[in-house]
Amino acid sequence: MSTLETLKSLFEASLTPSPTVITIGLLVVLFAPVLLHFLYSAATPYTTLPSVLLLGPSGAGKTALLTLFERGPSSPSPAQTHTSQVTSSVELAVAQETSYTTDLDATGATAKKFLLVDTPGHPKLRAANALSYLSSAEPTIKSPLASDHGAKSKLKALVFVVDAAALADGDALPQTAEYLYEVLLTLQKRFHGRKGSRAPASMPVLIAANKLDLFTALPAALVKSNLEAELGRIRAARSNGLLDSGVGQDDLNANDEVEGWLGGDGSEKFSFAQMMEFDVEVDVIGGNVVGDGPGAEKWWKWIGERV
Ligand SMILES: Nc1nc2c(ncn2[C@@H]2O[C@H](COP(=O)(O)OP(=O)(O)OP(=O)(O)O)[C@@H](O)[C@H]2O)c(=O)[nH]1
Ligand SMILES: [Mg+2]
Repeated sequence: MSTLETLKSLFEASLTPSPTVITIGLLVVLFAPVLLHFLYSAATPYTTLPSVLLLGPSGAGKTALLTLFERGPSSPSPAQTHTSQVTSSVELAVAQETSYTTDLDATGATAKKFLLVDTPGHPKLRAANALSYLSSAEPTIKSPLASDHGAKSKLKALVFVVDAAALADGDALPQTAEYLYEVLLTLQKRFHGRKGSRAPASMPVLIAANKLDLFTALPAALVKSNLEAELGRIRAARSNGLLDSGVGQDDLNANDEVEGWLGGDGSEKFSFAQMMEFDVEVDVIGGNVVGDGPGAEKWWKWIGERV
């Protein structure tokens, strides 16, 4: 029989209703999508690797924290850092209910992999690095890992590191709050800009009150209330500036209010709870990277619950 004839008879058989043909047909219909899914997800394994962004003013301890989570406490002191100039990231894995020390080699089904992304805190480098990630409706970070082939990583949470010891005096509080204001306002604008898109807007923010090993450091509760008070001051100053600049109260419509006013309208005092309206949940937790103190375990747990 020639090839043509074989094909012909096969074609005829396939058109003749028979249990075999129906079974094969059903199998193809049912399993082709499943097979395609596995082929596709095997080819691009990291497209959904979540990421966590480290933000905060220069010198707060972001790079030190990243180094601690990457290498563990026994590594040669994570304290040796320089002012960061570029964004950098490491791939970490968190296994539930354990600490970062035991999670160092976390593998297997319970380990959740994520990218921890360190950004420079210098005011001139913030806009291009940290803040640029936050503004889009569905923030993603281009993975720097070669194994990812530049895949996009989905931003899951923010860790805003502050120096709790520096906050006690001088310019650190207004400078830290200024940066935090920008971050929260960017998230708030993103919430409004997201309308119509299906992307979930919620973005948990951890304010990591760092350096609690130093005796001058403010406890987390005080860091929280000081920051809230300062954010309230900045908010009032900004809206005054808007009024002073010749824009009458009547000209300020709802949209303008959204533009620069952080948190719920009308409230006299600012509190982090007001950010819930925009699906931004803020937690303040104390800890330290070097020295004796509460350590970084609570931060690790917080991150683990959100990636
Ligand atoms: N005492 C104490 N010092 C810390 C702690 N964490 C970080 N430091 C020190 O703070 C300094 C600044 O830390 P970095 O991690 O470089 O700060 P950064 O936030 O990365 O700063 P930029 O890269 O400039 O944005 C370093 O000298 C660290 O050793 C801490 O928990 N306690
Ligand atoms: Mg740094």
